[in-house]
Amino acid sequence: MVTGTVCGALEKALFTWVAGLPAFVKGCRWKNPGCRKFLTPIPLTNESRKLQYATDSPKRFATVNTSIDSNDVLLQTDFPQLQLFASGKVRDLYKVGADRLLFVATDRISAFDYVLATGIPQKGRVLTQLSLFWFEFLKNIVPNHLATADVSQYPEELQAYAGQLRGRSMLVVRADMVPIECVARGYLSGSGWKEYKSTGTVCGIPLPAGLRESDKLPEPIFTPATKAASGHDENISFDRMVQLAGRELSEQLRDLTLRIYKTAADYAETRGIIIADTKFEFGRTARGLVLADEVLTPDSSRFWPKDKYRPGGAQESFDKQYVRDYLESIKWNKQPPAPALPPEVAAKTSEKYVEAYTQLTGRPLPG
Ligand code: Q0T
Repeated sequence: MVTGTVCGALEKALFTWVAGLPAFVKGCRWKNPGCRKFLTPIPLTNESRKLQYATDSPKRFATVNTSIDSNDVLLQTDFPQLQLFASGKVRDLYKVGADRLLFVATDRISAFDYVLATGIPQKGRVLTQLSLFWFEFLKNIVPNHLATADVSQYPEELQAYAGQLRGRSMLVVRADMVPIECVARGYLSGSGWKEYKSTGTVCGIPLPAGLRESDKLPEPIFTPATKAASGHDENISFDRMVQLAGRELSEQLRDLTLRIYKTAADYAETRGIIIADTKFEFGRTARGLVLADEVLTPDSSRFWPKDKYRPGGAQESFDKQYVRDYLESIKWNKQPPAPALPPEVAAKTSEKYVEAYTQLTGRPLPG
């Protein structure tokens, strides 16, 4: 993993707030030159252009076919009637009324910190359907922000976009987000491995000597992080989290994070997938603390195929290996503009995302 981040290799949703943040935070991403890479506009391919015209301008393009095929790749959402709330490398959030948000997973993919020019067919549906699977699987441990993912139950104002939304979106309850990334790690990888090599600790937590890269930890650990101004995550100690969020909440989130991770990772292992680490986000609603964001997807976690697990070095990524191999093969300098992917690389990557869903759930991807 190449990024200069502290907690960095975990796939983070780096998002630009559009509303609801104090003024001092607003704009800092835009001023920081180190952040420019997140602002690279995603070029509109013919495919996405077609999609936008076909779906979003029914009045001006009254004669075009507005039906959306579930095989269409969605690179950008464009819902002119809705107010954008936040937008990340992969996900877009829109305001719906006073207390709901529309959470949309696009087919965008990032690698080496950049969103690529090519979308991955089915990726948004896999992210959404996997999150829904885990919300259901975990609901007795932790309540979540899901209102409904049944598009026919969405408010009237969203029905015009039903074709784009089906399978890849959720209506969620708007929460007061806790500004801490709650990370659980069961294996030594990425920034954790880097820190361990130099200090014998991960996020300040001492670990036994002699561990190798990708080794399983004696016990999963909680390694919180905050979103730094650079857009990258910055690992913090538990004591620092207590200063920021208070002791009671911090202990509650730590215990919840570890419980959720252990429950999910134990299950995933029975399905042949190692969840090496993962990130959760929590929010407060009228009903109390809820698990928010996307959960236990390949974008928020490291998934490793169990049958190929070989501690003592870096592991292949379940989902992004073809993409990384391709980008290394063309010797991309990892500066914008991010390249496009050959169709066969996108297709094989799509298969890996779908495989992650079917392998974990034992069910075909719905739709
Ligand atoms: C949020 C209020 O996923 C994020 O951004 C991607 C575009 C991070 N994020 C989450 C929120 C949520 C959620 N999830 C919620 N239920 N209520 N805010 C904002 N950013």
